[in-house]
Amino acid sequence: MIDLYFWATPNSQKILIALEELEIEYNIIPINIYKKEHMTEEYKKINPTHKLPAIIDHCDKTNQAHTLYESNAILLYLAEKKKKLLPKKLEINKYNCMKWLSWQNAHFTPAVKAKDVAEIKYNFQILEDHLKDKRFLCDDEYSIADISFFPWINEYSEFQININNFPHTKEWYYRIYDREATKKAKEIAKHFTKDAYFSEESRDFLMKNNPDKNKSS
Ligand SMILES: N[C@@H](CCC(=O)N[C@@H](CS)C(=O)NCC(=O)O)C(=O)O
Repeated sequence: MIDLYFWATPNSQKILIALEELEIEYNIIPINIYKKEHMTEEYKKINPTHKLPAIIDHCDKTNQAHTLYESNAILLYLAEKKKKLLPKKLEINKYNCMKWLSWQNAHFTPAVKAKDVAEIKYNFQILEDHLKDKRFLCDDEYSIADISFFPWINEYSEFQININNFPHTKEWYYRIYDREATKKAKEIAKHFTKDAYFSEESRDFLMKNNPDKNKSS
């Protein structure tokens, strides 16, 4: 069982999508960033950077609880655990997958989001050029590389980018959007937003899924 320290931020949503895709059992521990729960001493013990997401795997190979943060490291960990979502066809594709994970983490971030829109457009064009003749970032194999970008595309499209100007990226985005695991993750994530947190439906969801944590919040 994996504990996922979660709020519906782009980096956290990656992990929810991967857990659903990999059919790994998990338990969500809500960390409400609007209540600054990620800044507490208690959370610092799990993630000293005070960022989301983080996981604790309670049954890794050594039978010891294993704590991990940095979303793309978590994606790799989960993919290797289930031997899925990593390109299999060619060994070099594994490194291509790592390349995209690195590039995503460097250029699609909260800091870049706050910057000049020209940089974001420049990065979208790089994706667009790459995707013009491919179904997924690593050719035709859906992988954690695609998952690492997906929530960020959504994030930018809401604010700075008109996705219609990037037709190949748009098609690729909907290829991921239409997957059952993505739909399920999006349904769950909607209970972990500023507006949803106080709705009756989300309170019921949180109580049902994590009664101990939600009694005190
Ligand atoms: N490189 C880190 C970045 C984590 C990160 O910046 N998370 C954001 C949410 S997307 C966060 O925790 N923001 C809260 C804050 O900075 O106060 C990762 O990939 O996990």
